[in-house]
Amino acid sequence: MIVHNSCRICGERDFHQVVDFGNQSPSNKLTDHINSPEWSYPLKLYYCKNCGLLQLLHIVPPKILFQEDYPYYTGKASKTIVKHFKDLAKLLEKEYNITTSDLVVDIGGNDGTLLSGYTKTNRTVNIEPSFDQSIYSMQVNNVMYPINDNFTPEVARRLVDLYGKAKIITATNMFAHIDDLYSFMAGIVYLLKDDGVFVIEVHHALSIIKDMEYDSIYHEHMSYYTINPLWHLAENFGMYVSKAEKIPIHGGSLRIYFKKGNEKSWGLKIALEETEAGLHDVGAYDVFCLRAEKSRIKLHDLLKTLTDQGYTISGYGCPAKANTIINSASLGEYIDYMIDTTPAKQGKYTPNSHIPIYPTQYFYDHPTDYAILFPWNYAKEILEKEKDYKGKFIHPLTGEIIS
Ligand code: DWN
Repeated sequence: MIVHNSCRICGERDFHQVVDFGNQSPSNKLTDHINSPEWSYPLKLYYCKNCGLLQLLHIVPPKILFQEDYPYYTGKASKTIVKHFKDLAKLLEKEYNITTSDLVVDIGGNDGTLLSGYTKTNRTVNIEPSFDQSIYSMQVNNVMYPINDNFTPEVARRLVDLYGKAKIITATNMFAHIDDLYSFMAGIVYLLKDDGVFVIEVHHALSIIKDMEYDSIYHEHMSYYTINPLWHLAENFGMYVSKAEKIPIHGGSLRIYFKKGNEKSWGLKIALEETEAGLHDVGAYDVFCLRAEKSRIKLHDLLKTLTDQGYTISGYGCPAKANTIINSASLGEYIDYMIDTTPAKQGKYTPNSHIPIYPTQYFYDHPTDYAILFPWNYAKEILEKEKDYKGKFIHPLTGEIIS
């Protein structure tokens, strides 16, 4: 494990500890057996008082987090996310006039869902450290060049030698997975055409703090972004933020467009919202920590009461974020089983709590009185799909019973 003592964007060492969830196994480190060996690591969130970046300082090596047996497949996660990425590919193609000769690169492109949305070019590159997802992106989503590796300046150099520079580079929900941002951005600057655009999507720290989405805090997410640190990072690499948007995916995210040049960065409206929400004041993070504690206690007590009364409880969906809740609120003993649509998760057990994970059919064959809606970010899609469910869903953050 790597332990940093300085901010990964500004380099300062003036931190405020926001929350400490104790030692946990990585959220996507599902086990094959109930007593498989496991390794747990500190899960602590810090706020940099200089540039405002929320970040983990205790870093689990990426080869442990992402390379072997990474169980997340974008295309199996939800219809919502598949549509989101197909729409993004169409939007970028149109906005940046992509033609057949343009190279488009998705870093951490998982199973190639986003790249499969491009229709104007088939010169698509998926830089994906997880082997199975990398192969899947080529075989199923027709990615032209699957690169089974992490993105580094060396990989950038190899790509330019082989295929030339990229018109569009995307890094959606993996930019938060990057520990060494400076090496990563050096690779971006080298790989990106001078008139190209680098687009990231990251969970917005404003949503996390305001809507108390403490479950998004886990080892894969090394940073949690507001706009200011991203302006700072762009400037350090001769880039600027040409567009900044708030988007609803994953409970509230930022979509940020970086371009080469020294024009004034955009996103002032978002920066003002963040300031008004108190995100430059450590007090906001102390309040967040207390609210998260209250939420965990409320959910724990609700599940204990229900099981004491003889009711049965399952977990509907096993997103990575479920395990932050289960482990930090000690819920394992109250949940009979989890289900998940992702084949790579079925037949496995949740980390630390060792709850079995079954295919969705098990939920129909063995219905429980209550089901915790861990992928609450897809509530609309799930509630529509499960309108015949006779039991009641529970929102894991609010403890609200959704009947
Ligand atoms: O940043 C990340 C996000 C984007 O994806 C990665 N670090 C890992 C992963 O996080 P996550 O697992 O929290 O993502 P999702 O997309 O919220 O995961 C949804 C999970 O719920 C999937 O495992 C599929 C499952 N699911 C289900 O079982 N039945 C989802 C739906 C909609 C369903 O009906």
